Amino acid sequence: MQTTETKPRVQPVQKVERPKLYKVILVNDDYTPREFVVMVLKAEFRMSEDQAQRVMVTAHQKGACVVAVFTRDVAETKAASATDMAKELGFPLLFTTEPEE
Ligand code: TYC
Repeated sequence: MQTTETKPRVQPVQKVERPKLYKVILVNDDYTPREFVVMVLKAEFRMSEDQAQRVMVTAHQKGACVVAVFTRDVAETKAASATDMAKELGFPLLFTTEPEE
């Protein structure tokens, strides 16, 4: 009796997916003081005074501005913590997250 052994000719390619990234977005409002927005950006996102000013002004003029990009967990945690910082002082400042295309 003949026995045949078959072996796969090629090794299966192991693909490692890159984790999807999420944008943290700063949303403008009419009530939060500009200096407070800058302070939160510096505290939560480790921005310089200059960077924070620029992001705040962009959100103020355009309605919203991308602050930074992180993995989902980090983006959601930072957005929630920055939003809470404002809420504690009664400001309606909002940070949201959105997946990158
Ligand atoms: N628009 C606010 C003001 O004039 C300042 C502000 C800027 C608030 C950016 C939120 O995301 C924001 N006091």
